[in-house]
Amino acid sequence: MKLTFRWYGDNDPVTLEKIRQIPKMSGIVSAIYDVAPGEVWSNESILALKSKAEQNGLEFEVVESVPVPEEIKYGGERAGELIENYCENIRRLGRAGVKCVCYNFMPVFDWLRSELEHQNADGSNSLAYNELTVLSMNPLTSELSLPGWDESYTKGELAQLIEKYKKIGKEGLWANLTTFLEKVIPVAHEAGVNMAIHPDDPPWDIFGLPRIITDADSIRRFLSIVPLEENGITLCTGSLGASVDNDLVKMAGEFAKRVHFLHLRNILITGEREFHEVGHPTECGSIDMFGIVKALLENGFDGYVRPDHGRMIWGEVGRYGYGLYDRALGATYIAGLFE
Ligand code: DNO
Repeated sequence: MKLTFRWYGDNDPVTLEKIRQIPKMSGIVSAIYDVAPGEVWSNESILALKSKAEQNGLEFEVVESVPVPEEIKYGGERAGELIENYCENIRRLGRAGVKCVCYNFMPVFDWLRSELEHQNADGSNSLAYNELTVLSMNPLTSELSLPGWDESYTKGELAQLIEKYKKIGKEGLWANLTTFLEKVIPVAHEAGVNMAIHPDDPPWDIFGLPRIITDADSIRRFLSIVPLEENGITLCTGSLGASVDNDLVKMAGEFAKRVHFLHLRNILITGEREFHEVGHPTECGSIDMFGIVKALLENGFDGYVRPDHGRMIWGEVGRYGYGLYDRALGATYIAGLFE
């Protein structure tokens, strides 16, 4: 296993100098952020990112994410051409030494929370989700926005986009994912890159949009579409763990060899479809972090790991979920678990 840390580039207040001081840190997880989804990343920018990491004694072997443009997901006219661009990115990343690429297939919205600064009893704050609050929001009328979201749509464009997904439904989304995988995975195989789809967060439909990577059955279906090892998953404990129906220890054991990337974080479930993010250790929340890591290791996991969202502690302000302190605590906890 290799311990890694997400880095958002030169504008990230958490600098590479700080990241490299976390014990056992092998490398960064990053991406080219100034290019629109669907475009080809320049070799220069990929190599510049790699050399920045290396100048700080860190590897650059994991990309999160190469975003999948909406048109691929809903199957628009330019889908074929955009998949070609996607393949070219995978080839370029493979040549630059990248070994693992994380992506997701969530329509329109990436991860969703209803609260960004949920106050915890210990004075820290963290991200929270409450289904009732979410159901009362309407993305077409409210000024709703989250750090994970693409802000470039007008309300009109958003409405059209949401309509397109409603029309194709879950099976349409599966069909478009199949087309994508059948083109991309053979290229990844050639390029020596493991593809790791990120599960939907939270793992259920939102705003009437279909979400399909949500549980053991859907992951089984996903893995069988292209049975090559390069077609794998990101096991994100906080995402899949939000559903009480998911037995993560069992899933970790079953899928261990196809888990290329592990996002470890803990959440405390406080009601039906209601949770907030907590410190990483098992005792802090509802997820059996120890059991998951044990099941993975006993079943042949050998991938990249990163601490996922942290709380904001010690007065830190910064990118929600992605401050330094609590993620660094998480990293040392994870290093301990694996040891
Ligand atoms: C949130 C992240 C996600 C993830 C993407 C992967 O913090 O886990 O935004 O990077 O879904 O494509």
